[in-house]
Amino acid sequence: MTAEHSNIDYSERIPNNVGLAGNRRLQRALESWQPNYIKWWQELGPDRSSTFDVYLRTATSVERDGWANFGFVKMPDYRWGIFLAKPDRDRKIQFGDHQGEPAWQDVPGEYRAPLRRLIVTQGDTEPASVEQQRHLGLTCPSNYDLRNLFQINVEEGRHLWAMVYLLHAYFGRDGREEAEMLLERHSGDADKPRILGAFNEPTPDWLSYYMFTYFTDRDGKYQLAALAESGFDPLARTCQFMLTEEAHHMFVGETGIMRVAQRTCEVMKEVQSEDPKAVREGGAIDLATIQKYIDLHFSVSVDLFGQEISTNAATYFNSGLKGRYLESRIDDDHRLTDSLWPVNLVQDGRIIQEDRPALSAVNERLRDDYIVDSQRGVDRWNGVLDSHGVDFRFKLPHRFFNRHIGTSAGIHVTPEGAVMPEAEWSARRGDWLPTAEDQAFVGSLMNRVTEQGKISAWIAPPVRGINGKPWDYEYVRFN
Ligand code: BYC
Repeated sequence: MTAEHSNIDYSERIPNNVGLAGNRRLQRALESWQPNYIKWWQELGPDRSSTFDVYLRTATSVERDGWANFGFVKMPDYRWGIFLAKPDRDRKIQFGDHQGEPAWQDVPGEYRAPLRRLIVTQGDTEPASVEQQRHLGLTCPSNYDLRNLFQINVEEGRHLWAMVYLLHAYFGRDGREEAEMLLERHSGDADKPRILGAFNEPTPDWLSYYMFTYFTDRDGKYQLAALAESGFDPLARTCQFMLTEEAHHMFVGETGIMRVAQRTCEVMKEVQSEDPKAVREGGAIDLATIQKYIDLHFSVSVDLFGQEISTNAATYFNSGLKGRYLESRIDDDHRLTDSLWPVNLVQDGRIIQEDRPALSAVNERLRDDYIVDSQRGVDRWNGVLDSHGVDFRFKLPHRFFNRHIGTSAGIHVTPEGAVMPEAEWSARRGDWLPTAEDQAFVGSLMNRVTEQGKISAWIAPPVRGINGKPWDYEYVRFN
C-alpha cells in the first residue's frame, strides 16, 4: 500500500486518496462540478444553517479510526472528498460468470450501461435524503440531535461525491451528464423526482426522521454491502468506505426511537394511564402512533429492494456487478446455477411461499437479510417497554403490507399478513398507517430546543454524547 491510498490529501481543493492531482482532466471535471454542488447545498441542504459551527466528524484517512476526526466546522466548508478503501491488488471477483477472475479496475464495455445505472440509482438517494431532511433543523429536540442531523447530512453529501467520482472517472461524457442530473432531480419534484419511491416521501418531523434513519438508511447498508462485493473494484472500494459512515446513521434512528419510547413510558407512568389520549395530553407520542410510523417506514423501505423475482438482479449477479450480503462468507457455489430460494408470492389472493431459482431471487434474499436485521432494533425498543412494565409490543408488519413494488403491489395485505378486499383495507388504513390527525399531533410536538442541557418533552435524552463528550455539550454553536 502506498501513502497515497491511506492518507487523504487535504491540501487539494477536493480532498482525496485517489491521486487526483495526477489526473488533470478528471480534477478539472470534478472542480467544475463542485460549485454546482455547493450551490445545491446552499439551496436544498439544511435550511438556514450556513453560519453555524458544528462539531463534525471528518475523515482524514481510510485507516482504522482515521475517518473519525472531530472538530467544529461550518457545513458549507466541510471537506467533502473522494475516499476509497485501500486496494487489495489480488482481489478476485467472488461470484457470477466471472468468478475467480481478477477484479476489474476499469468498466467492462459489455456492462457499462447496467453499471452506470446502479451507480446513478445509488447516487440519487444521497442528495435526496438531504433534501427530505432540510427543514428538520428548525424543529430539533436538542442540540445533540441537531448535530447528528447535520453529521448525517454532510456524510450523505460525501456519498454523493463518491458516486460522482465514479461517474466522472469511468464513464466519460455521459457520466458527467449523469452527475449533473443528480443535482437536477429533486425529492418530491413533480417533473424531475428522485428515482426510488421512498426518496420522494417527505420527512416532516423527527419521529419520521428516526424511522427513516433506522429503516431506510438500513436499506442503504444492505445495498452498499451488496455493491461492496462488486467485481468493479473502484465501486466496491468506495462502498466499503461508505459503510463505515453508515453505522452512525442507523444508530441515530435506533436510539432515537428508543428515547421516544422511553419518554412515552415515563409519561404513561406520570399520567397513570396507557390510554393514547391521556398519553398525548401528557405531551408524549402514544405507542400505537409509534407503531403506525414503524408500519409506514418499514413498508416503504422494503419496497426499495425491488421485485421478488427480478431478471435485473439476476443479470447484476451473473455479470459480477452486485453480489449478495457478505457474499464471500456464504457457503455455496456463488454461481447460483441450480440452487433455489424460498420466495413470498401472492397467488389467487393468498400469500404463499415457493422455492424459485435463487439467481432470480437475489433481491428477495437481500430483503430477508434486511428484515432479520430490522427486527433487532424492534426487540431493543420492546426491551424499553418491558423494563417499564408496559405490555405493548412493537412489531414489524408483514413484508407484503402496504407494498407498491413486487408481487404484492396492488394487493391489500394487513400488517398480520391477511389479504383483504380493497374497500375493507382502506376502511382500516387509519388503524395501521399514520392518519392526517396523527401527523398533525406529532407535528404539534415539534419545537426547536437548542439550549445546552434542555430537551423536548416528547423524547428522553440520550445515554451518552458524541466522541466522549456529555450529551448536553454545545455541539452546535450559533453565530
Ligand atoms: N422505486 O427488477 P427490479 C441509500 C424499478 S438507500 C421505484 O426489482 P432491480 C440511502 C426498477 O428500477 C440504497 N422503482 O429492479 C438511504 C426496475 O425498472 P425497469 C440505494 C423501482 O433493478 C438513506 C423495475 O422497477 N441504493 O443508500 O433489480 C439515506 C423492476 O424492478 C423500485 C440502491 O438502491 C422502487 N423502490 O432492483 C441515503 C442500489 N424498485 O428496469 C441513502 C442500487 C424497483 O423496469 N439499485 N424499481 O425500468 C439497485 O440495486 C436496484 O435499482 C434496486 C431495484 C434494488 C433499487
